[in-house]
Amino acid sequence: MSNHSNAEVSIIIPTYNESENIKGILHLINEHLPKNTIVEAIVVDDNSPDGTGKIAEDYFNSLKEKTKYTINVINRKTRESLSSAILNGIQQAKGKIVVVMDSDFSHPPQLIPKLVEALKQSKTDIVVASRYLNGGSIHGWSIKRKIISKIATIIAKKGLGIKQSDPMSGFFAFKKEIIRGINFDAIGYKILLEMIVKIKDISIKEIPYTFADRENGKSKLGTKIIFGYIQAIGKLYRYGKKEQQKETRSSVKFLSKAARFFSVGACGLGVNYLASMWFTSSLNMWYLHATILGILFSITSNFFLNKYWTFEDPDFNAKKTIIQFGKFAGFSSIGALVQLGMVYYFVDELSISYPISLVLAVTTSAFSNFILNKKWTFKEKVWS
Ligand SMILES: Nc1nc2c(ncn2[C@@H]2O[C@H](COP(=O)(O)OP(=O)(O)OP(=O)(O)O)[C@@H](O)[C@H]2O)c(=O)[nH]1
Ligand SMILES: [Mg+2]
Repeated sequence: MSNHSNAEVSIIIPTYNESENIKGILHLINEHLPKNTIVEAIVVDDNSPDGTGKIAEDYFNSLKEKTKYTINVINRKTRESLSSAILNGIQQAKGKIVVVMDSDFSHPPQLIPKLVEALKQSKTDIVVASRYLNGGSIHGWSIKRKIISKIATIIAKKGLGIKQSDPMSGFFAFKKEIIRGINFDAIGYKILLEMIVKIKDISIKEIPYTFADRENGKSKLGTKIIFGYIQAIGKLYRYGKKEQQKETRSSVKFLSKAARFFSVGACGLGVNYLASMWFTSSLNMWYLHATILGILFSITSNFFLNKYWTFEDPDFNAKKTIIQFGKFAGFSSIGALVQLGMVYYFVDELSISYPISLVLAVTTSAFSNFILNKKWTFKEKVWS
């Protein structure tokens, strides 16, 4: 291993079984280095059975005098994930600017100077080489492979609210300082996606390029990678949700939950009505029985909607859920009695008209129901 402690740009190249490509790509990078810049390459090899790591080391040792950049090889003992390999390389990087690229000629080294330039010249924090930006393209992929990639990209963009055209790109450059303090899971194949989701307030630029399918060596894209991808998206999605909850003010959260609770209540009236009608008309049930069943139906559907949607409680442990349901049904019954009592009091004692009394009573009991369930059934702070 050789070190270049004053490198300005570090190019991270993860490899796994790339014995046919590694020398060629290192050679091509040498011909397209950014001008007047000290560059190091960091090859991160996961103990490739075909000896890729050793080939890279030997290549550099034999050419040291002739190459315009240094090449370090990190030999990792086992294969973890592509993201963790890249992260490992980044940790060792000396440069303030980091470039990440594949070793199989899919990412043209000709673009490296442009990526670096974009970071040097402007406030840009990440530059992504994009296949899907106007002017970019993919060369040599089958229709099937294109569709898989497109679907994966759409899932990432819609699911995680990403605006960039190619968040799944494996070819990008960034200022190393922006990842300070960020905790990466690095489970998937796409570290860029994780960076875009987790690093706040950064400016991202895209440059189009033509991706070329590999000519030598085997693809590592298999079902395992695809499942890993779905897992990673799920994890990032949950991460985003958590951040959202952290950021909103108590007043916003309180009002949004109250609004959900009242919507559920309104929906419950519909359920109540439809269920009761159905029991009388289709099942010929006595109307009072039908009404009781209708109420039970709507309390049940209200309970589940409020548990899952309003109070965001995904824990459906049987015992816990039954206890919660008991409390919820109890508060609903108390609410109904309170409502009845209020209407009576307003109309009879205060001589307020019935419609107005009804509105006042319904609002009061709905609101107190919300507070009681928030605090006692779902064990939340009232103001949150
Ligand atoms: N260190 C390390 N490198 C990996 C691993 N998996 C893939 N790579 C490297 O990461 C780059 C991208 O992997 P590829 O297999 O080319 O993935 P792809 O471009 O989506 O698919 P193909 O080009 O069709 O194979 C290549 O340089 C691989 O050698 C890994 O588990 N560890
Ligand atoms: Mg590839």
